Amino acid sequence: MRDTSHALIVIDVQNDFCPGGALAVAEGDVIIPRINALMDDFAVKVLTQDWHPADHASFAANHDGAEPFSLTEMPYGPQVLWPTHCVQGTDGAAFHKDLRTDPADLIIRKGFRPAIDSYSAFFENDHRTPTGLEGYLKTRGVTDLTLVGLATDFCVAYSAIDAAKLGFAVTVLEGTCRAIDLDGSLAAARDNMHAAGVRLEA
Ligand code: VGL
Ligand code: ZN
Repeated sequence: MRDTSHALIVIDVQNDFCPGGALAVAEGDVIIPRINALMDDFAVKVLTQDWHPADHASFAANHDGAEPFSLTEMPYGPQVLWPTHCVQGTDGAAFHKDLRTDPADLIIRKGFRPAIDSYSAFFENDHRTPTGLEGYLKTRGVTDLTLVGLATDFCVAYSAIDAAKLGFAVTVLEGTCRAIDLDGSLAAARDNMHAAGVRLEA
């Protein structure tokens, strides 16, 4: 067991990101037994949950004529328009039934503001509006983070890069993540994580 300076952050292991879900990530469910086992190795465990209102601006369905997976410009920068996913209170937004949730110290929800998406567990996509997770971890004395979950190239990468910028020592266990990989997004995310000083481990 690692000491209380080291937290496991489990990103978005929800039905909509698993096979059969609205924004399914290939093999998204394969990582769940590994995540469940890892929970026993960490004193501090946080789960994140993508949690959108039905009128969320990241949904293609809320933009006239827009195709899912197309790109648009938001006031805060470019934004992929996604299939409707992880709508608050729906089965798609629930954690996968096989994920252990009882050991979690904190479940943090993100993406609940209708006008702005939030890939990162630390900041919304404007890179300024905090979720509060930084304060939670720092006031508990956490300095090191291990990230796992879905999806490698979006919520995991954005969270890892923000965490590194905030001064945490960050490791992403790539074998315990799965990617969406949209137009080279996985390669770009890996480069960006490297550049930010994130350690990528198998
Ligand atoms: C995610 C796209 C949209 C993720 C969340 O969890 O990686 N990706 N919302
Ligand atoms: Zn989302």
